Amino acid sequence: MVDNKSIAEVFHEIADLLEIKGDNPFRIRSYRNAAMVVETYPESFDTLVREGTTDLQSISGIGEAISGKIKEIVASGDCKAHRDLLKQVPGSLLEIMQLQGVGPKTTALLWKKMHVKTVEDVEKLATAGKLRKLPGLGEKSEQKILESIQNRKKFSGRHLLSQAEEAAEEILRYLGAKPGEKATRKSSRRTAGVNFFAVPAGSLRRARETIGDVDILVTGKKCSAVIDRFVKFPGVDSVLAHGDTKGSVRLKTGLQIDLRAVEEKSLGAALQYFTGSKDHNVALRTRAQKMGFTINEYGLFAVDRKGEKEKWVAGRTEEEIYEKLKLQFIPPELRENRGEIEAAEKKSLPRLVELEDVRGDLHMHTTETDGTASLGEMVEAARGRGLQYIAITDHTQSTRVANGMDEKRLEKQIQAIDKLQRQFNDITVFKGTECDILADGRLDLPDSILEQLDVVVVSIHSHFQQSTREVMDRLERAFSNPHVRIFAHPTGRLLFHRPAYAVDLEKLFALAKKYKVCLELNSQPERLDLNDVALRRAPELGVPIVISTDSHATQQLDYLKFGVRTARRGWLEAKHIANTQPMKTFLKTISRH
Ligand code: DGT
Ligand code: CA
Ligand code: CA
Ligand code: ZN
Repeated sequence: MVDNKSIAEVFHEIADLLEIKGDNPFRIRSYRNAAMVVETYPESFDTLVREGTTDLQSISGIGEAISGKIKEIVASGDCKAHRDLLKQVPGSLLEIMQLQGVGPKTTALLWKKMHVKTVEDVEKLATAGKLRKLPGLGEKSEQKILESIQNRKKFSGRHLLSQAEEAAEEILRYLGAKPGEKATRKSSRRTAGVNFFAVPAGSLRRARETIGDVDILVTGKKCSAVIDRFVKFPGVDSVLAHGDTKGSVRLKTGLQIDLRAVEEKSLGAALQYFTGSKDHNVALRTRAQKMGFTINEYGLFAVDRKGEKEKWVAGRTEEEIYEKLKLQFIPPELRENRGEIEAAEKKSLPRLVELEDVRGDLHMHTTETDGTASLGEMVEAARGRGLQYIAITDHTQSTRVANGMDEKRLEKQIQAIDKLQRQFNDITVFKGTECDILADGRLDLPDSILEQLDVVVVSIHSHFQQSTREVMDRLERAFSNPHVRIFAHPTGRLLFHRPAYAVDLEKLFALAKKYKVCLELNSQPERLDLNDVALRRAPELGVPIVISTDSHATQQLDYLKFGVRTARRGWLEAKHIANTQPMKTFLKTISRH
């Protein structure tokens, strides 16, 4: 089974390789376009090809050549054109192209003139001050490239939460287990003649923003058969360990998956242990010892005065372990030893927000700018997900790469939304914008159009190099515009790619409070911005949070789950999040009067 993302990835790589080669721009664009179409297409191409009932060329953006390659990729996992290109252009150049400030032209230049093949080669040249001499580069860009290499190192070996979750779900499906939080009898599935439960643990269960490796636990009879099947998963690149109680593999994506078999009697103890975090476990073990217990992945045991003679006390479920330790059950997202054990002791843990609490999504794009779905399609998709209100927030003119809108185009969109709204009484579509905050803090659209909108979202997409002082002045000027309601992706960081701009979080919260601007928790997996630690300050300082998806395609509306998990990591309850409220209350919360 090849998923759409993998097919799109091949096309992206072909486009990148062609670009480094200096190929025909039209050809390059057709591959980029195909990648985009495949990536956002709602049905699985693998299924379409295998069923053979749909003519792929009837899909807009897919011609004869691309259709042929999709079939080839579905059949073999790769295509000849891709392999041939990799014979001409080293694949390692693709990693160089991912560095900030390095485009295809620079990559080609480095390769052809300086015989550079790897990121390490680039690092050596930059450190020696030899990059700045190349045409089109200078001291500044050399510095930027070095920084980007440092950033990459910091994250190397880790993966986005979304990627790890997708991989884990795919493996659980393959093993025949139902993905889910609770390892209950209901989730047992018959596979290879074995009844078993499987459940993810580790940082994935805690929903950290990046994941080192995925830890899965299985329990049941003859788990060794499950492990035998696990190591044969089609996405496996290499098997790192294969025994009776443990299997460990590295996938082609570089992600490592550990699978451990545990006894049913110890499932709760194992789940608690392998969910971590390590810091949480250390603190919990200290508490257990003070209470006359020892705890490990097999259970909670009572210890006599000499520290010997252990008696099994609990371990079948996590709940009974926390109970015996006189603690409230601690949700996995809180297990970071950031005060959760103390709060659980006092029975004062927050009632964390849940996905079902969220009623609206206040940040999304359409084909009018850089989205892949039309206004109508986005509304339908939001309705289908049970949302009660959404805001359409396309980009504004100064974001040219996203085909941002000027006043005239936005006026047309306002009319289109009014017209569309008449068809629906079960969803409210707010007229909105994601208005750029210009370098000096002015907004990218005049008040005359902003005042016609229901929701003005503002954000920073340029001049990331400003000093803290400049960024904060810029924000204060923007927030002082009375139409501004929500500040999107407040720090601008992109995981693995770009650090935050120089925003001072304490001052940001103060500004948000002063001007009654809500702060966004952006649910895009590479943003998750504000992050867990920053979010925790919001209720303390009385600033409402809005969780939005910033969707650029209909399926991205599902990213809401990552936003909610991150909010939970930030100890947030439904009452701290404006878009858990019914529409009218929500409008009151975000209004500034
Ligand atoms: P990751 O994989 O880096 O994203 O983070 P985790 O938390 O998944 O860490 P991992 O995979 O090394 O280990 C999974 C869990 O196993 C971890 O969260 C807690 C537990 N664990 C691992 N090593 C130790 C240890 O030395 N002591 C204790 N108490 N627990 C450990
Ligand atoms: Ca892990
Ligand atoms: Ca692990
Ligand atoms: Zn956006």
